[in-house]
Amino acid sequence: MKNRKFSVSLLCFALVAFGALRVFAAVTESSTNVPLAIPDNGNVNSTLTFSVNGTISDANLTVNISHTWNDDIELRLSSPSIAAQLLWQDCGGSGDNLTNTVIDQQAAGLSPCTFAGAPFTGSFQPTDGTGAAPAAASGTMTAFNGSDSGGVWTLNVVDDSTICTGTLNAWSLTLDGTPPLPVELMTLEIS
Ligand SMILES: [Ca+2]
Ligand SMILES: [Ca+2]
Ligand SMILES: [Ca+2]
Repeated sequence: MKNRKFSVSLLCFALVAFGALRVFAAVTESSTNVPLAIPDNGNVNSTLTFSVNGTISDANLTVNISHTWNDDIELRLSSPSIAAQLLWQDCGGSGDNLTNTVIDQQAAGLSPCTFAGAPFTGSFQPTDGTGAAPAAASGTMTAFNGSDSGGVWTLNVVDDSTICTGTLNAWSLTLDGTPPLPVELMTLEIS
């Protein structure tokens, strides 16, 4: 009886460990393709090679951008298999910088989206439009759910107006997901 109790405890531990191995959570990888100047009234691509392979269940994007007129900035993110998603546009008026700005579909929406909100440190839903009640962006972070995480992701940063300029200083992806292959469960003998 005692042996059986011990074995059942071992089994429970193994199942918990197995469950932990079956998912990856909040894995963050950063682009090494930075800093990059954002051409005035132009655009630039930066890449990030995500090394953990699996099926995405949640994707969050973090950006750090120096810019002297936030309304110029547009952000589009594409994964190895998902076309570019417009996540940020015409937000923040004449305010400066996006500092540790996390684009997270589960976060609250931005309201307002004016210069007073700069440098938008925190987590926000994808947004499109300056004003008291900005519209949702046409793209979503949930578009990446169910697709593969591993490979080259691209962040496209647009500057949509002349005069003021900026720099893409850094960006990263934080992904949750499930590995593609089953993990072998250790052999247990229940007495
Ligand atoms: Ca604009
Ligand atoms: Ca999220
Ligand atoms: Ca500009």
